[in-house]
Amino acid sequence: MQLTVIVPTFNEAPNVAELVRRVCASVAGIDAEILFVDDSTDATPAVIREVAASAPLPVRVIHRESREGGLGGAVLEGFVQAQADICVVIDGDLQHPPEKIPEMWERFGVGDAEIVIASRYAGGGTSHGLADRTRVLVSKVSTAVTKAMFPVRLHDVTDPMTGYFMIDRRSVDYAILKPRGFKILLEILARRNFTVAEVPFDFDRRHAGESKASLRQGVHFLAQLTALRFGKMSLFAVIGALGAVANIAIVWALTQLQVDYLWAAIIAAETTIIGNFLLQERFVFHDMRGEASAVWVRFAKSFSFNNAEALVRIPIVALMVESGHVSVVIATAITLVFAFIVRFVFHSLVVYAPRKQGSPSRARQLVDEIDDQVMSPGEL
Ligand SMILES: Nc1nc2c(ncn2[C@@H]2O[C@H](COP(=O)(O)OP(=O)(O)OP(=O)(O)O)[C@@H](O)[C@H]2O)c(=O)[nH]1
Ligand SMILES: [Mg+2]
Repeated sequence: MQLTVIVPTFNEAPNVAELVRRVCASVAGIDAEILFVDDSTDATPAVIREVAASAPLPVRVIHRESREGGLGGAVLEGFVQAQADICVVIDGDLQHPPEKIPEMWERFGVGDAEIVIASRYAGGGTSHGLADRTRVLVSKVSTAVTKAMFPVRLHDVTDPMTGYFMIDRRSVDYAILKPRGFKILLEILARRNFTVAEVPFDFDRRHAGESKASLRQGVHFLAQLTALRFGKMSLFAVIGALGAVANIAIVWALTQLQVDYLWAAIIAAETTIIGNFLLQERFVFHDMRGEASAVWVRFAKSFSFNNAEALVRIPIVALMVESGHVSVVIATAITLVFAFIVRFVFHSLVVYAPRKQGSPSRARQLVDEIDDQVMSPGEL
């Protein structure tokens, strides 16, 4: 067996026959099986068995009563039970066109990528199948936030939230994966550095049946993301909060010394912006400094961003208070939370972005060469 097609299903009865037909038609020439990991409460498993009887490929179904780990848990179960080591995971509602499998198989066969991802956002891919504008926005924003949280690991990935990907299951360390939510690919990618290749695809409309996406899933996803990346973002938040306290203390101290209120506010703001930058350099982004631009460039970006942010935020607070019957405290709190997220995204993606991969300077090459020599094992 060369390939196992893993299909997690939850109440997808009306899609099974069509999915099996299209998968079988697509993988001609590959020795493959289809493995459904099903958590349904409807007739899906019975329908799968019926379709399996006349399918040209082996079709199996594992029905789980526990629904442990949800969609992510189902995919892991699929990896464990698969006949082949190379597995492709695909949705059961035909939003992922099975006709892409041969292209992914071929790309995987090149051998330079540990994961081949079918991406809605790589050149040529589309996400037409997302139900409405809100879903499109949610998808884009959550992808951007996710990438910002893992700027190094997800550097080459345009669609970390896709459920359509091919992997050799031996490269997945089940022991450390704790599938909390429905984004198992993200969970896998966040754990260590994988080499990734992408093929673009058109995300289709659901063939039949009901969407399982819900607000609850959204909350789940946020929890998953926070859990995966709690360290960095929480430290960022703690430093931001310290900065806010310092800001107030400085204003208070300066006004006590008869400094004009406006000057006190400006001095306090600039001091805390610089202080925050130094603390973030030291504690939050220390692992990314090496590949980022020079320190003064980082400082210039961070400093301009924070000043621009304050300039934009204060009039918005004023506008909210004057037109929206919102209290100053609530308006400030809302804008601060929003600003915090934007600030984090900006710092992760822009301030600490890895330098463009140009050819390194001659001096740098020399140092690297010497370094290589020093590190290489002795010949004796
Ligand atoms: N085994 C299992 N499969 C699930 C579970 N939740 C969702 N799925 C399946 O995972 C795939 C993706 O889920 P979808 O409900 O299509 O999620 P989506 O594509 O984000 O949203 P819609 O297509 O709008 O519903 C489908 O094949 C579902 O049947 C679950 O808890 N267990
Ligand atoms: Mg779907």
